[in-house]
Amino acid sequence: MALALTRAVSARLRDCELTHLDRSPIDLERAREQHAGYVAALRALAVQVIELPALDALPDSVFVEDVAIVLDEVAVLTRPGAPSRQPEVEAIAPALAAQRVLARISAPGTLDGGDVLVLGRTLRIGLSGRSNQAAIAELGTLLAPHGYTVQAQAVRGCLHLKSAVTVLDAETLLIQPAWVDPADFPGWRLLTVDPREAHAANILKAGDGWIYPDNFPRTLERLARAGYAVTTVDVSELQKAEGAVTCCSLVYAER
Ligand code: CIR
Repeated sequence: MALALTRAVSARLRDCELTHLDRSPIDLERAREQHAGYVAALRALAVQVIELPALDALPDSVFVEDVAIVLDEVAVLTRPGAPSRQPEVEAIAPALAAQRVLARISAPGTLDGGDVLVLGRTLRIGLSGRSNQAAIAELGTLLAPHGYTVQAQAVRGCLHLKSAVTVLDAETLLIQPAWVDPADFPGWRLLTVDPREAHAANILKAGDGWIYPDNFPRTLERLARAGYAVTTVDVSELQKAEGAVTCCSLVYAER
């Protein structure tokens, strides 16, 4: 069975980090309703969700994906590239310690989970503004005993690697070619986003299906034509905080 960790929306979401977006007013109540809809969508896909309480002092703490990498053998606590987000790490540790042996990234390494694309036994790490070579080297050392290879991945113009490419299934990636080079993924079937929907490459595979924002209709049509019956959610307020669907949960297999 698939499990997911989520965290309720911070009362200070409006003070979130923003890199590629201008600040626009966020309706906190709507953000909370949308987050509840996201959790309900996970449950409808047979995912067992563990909901953690809001951390009101930490604006971006709803985006739990960035603070850990959860593999079958180990969970690695990250060291987020935005200093405002680093206190989120200790807050998630107890919940993860109940599930996995813990390891952690240390200074000078910085790593956001949004930069970590797991492709079987290979982890691609986006060299974004948030994640650096020191963390990639440290992660490689931590994961080698478990049989994983860790590789840097060039990415441009977006917040995280998973803004640009995510996994649809064991053979297929959803990709935004403006932000990551499709030639870097030989052997994969690539489904490309509609060029008018820049942020449409982030899809969450969980449990029995996929969760996807409802505001990328053209890419949704491409997904449908390719046979993916995805569940859509309204995450517009979380998108104003530069969030996407993968970033609101940590999904992993029950041991
Ligand atoms: C940040 O800039 O860190 C947050 N406002 C958004 C993080 C989104 N995380 C993700 O896509 N993995």
